[in-house]
Amino acid sequence: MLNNLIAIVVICFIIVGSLWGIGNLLNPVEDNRKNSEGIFLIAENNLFNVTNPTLLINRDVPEKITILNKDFVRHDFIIDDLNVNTGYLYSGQDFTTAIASRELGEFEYFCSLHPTTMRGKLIISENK
Ligand SMILES: [Cu+2]
Repeated sequence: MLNNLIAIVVICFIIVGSLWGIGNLLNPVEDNRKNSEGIFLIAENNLFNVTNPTLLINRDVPEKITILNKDFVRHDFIIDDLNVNTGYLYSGQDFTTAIASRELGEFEYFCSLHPTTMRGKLIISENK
């Protein structure tokens, strides 16, 4: 009786595991660092996308960027030299804007409320 129960539990695990595997094969994880949908940054735990990633953008090509605030406190997203400023985003709020530059170079993005932890680099490079 106990052996039957164990067998049923094991079979269930195998079925669920294979369904999960098949699902992953059919829906591969999308690399959305940079595609036609633009850049997506989540403000959470006083960080942008956990690592404050370096953002790469081509010169003279407008890039869509969306900031979503998943924290309970307010955040904003600012790049002073490129005149980008989302204003304060409250919990659950998002904002989409565009970044475009005719100049090459490195710029800093940051949250004005948490500038020590929420700060990263944006690089404008020549079109490839
Ligand atoms: Cu912030």
